[in-house]
Amino acid sequence: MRKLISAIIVFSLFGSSCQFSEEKVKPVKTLEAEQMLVKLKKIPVYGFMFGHHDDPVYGIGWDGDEERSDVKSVCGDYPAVMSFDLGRMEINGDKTLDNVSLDRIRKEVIEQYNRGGMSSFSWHVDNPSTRKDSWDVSDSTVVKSVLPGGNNHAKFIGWLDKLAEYMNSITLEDGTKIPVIFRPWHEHTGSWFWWGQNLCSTEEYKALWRMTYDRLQEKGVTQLLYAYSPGSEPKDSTAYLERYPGDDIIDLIGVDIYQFDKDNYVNDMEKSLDIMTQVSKAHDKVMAVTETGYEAIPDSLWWTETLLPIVEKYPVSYVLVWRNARERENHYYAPYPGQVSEKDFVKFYDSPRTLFSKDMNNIK
Ligand code: BMA
Repeated sequence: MRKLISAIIVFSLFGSSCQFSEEKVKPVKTLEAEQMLVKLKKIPVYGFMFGHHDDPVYGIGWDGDEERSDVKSVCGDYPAVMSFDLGRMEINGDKTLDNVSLDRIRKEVIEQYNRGGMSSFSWHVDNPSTRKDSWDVSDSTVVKSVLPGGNNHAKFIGWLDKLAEYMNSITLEDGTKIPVIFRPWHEHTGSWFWWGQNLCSTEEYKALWRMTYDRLQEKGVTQLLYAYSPGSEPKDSTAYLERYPGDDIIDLIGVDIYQFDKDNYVNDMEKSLDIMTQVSKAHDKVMAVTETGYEAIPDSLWWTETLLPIVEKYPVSYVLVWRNARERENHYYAPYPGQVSEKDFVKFYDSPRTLFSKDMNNIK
């Protein structure tokens, strides 16, 4: 009782500041974004969604065709999640670093939403200091330079505003903004991007996230769910959360892991998914394998003998494989007709645990 009385006194004395801090911690999201989050949280009851990067815009031996997808050509269905990268949109304005038109991506995100599926954006944004790409790690002061007071701050805010304008242009005819997952500043536990582990301090990395979030919110981009996706480096939940921007920003926790060697892949996946299961419970966040795959899938049984047995043990909402590049030989992660793992992928598709586009409307 004493506690209750003092709480009442404290609340009436500092009522307005309490309200302020509550407003600050409570993320503002559109109804559609909230509904998507609810759906993502429910998914593990049914299984996990399959995702593919740049799925409907190009594939092996084709580029830009309509209503085509290597995944659909193999199993007759689109992935439940599609991801796209917005890298270099801040410079080019009309196409991405992988030469995909932004108008086309907008159209595909709308169609994917209308099918009951989901989309995610990553952002391999250029290095604002050197004007080279995201992988330019020649300078370890770049993150600092985009933060308030830094000499690239104004330029970078301009880039965020372009991103905001694009996100806000992805709408239904009635103006409803399509909710999407946004996954910037990914794989930061490695040091191959200008925002990576050895390229900035923990405070700078977190400030980069908060500045990104705040600016997008200010620009009315309230339809996003935010994903945090380290690489496989963290050894425990403390390391996983070292640069975590905060529960008020993040909706989904992920990991990016690729197979080079089977044993290492299985170990890294299990270690990361164990950590993420703990973090996801403690912080009430959705979890996903935000990027994975085995380049050129040389193992004909990879889908049902490696990927499925690992993932089905965890409460994962989706697993997304990277792109089927049409311009880089052997840089593909989903099967296409005639590829050695084609039959096994159909078996993976038929598993009751995997969810593709046609399954999405059954999830209530
Ligand atoms: C990388 C590679 C690159 C590509 C980049 C952004 O993993 O696929 O070729 O430009 O992702 O999509």
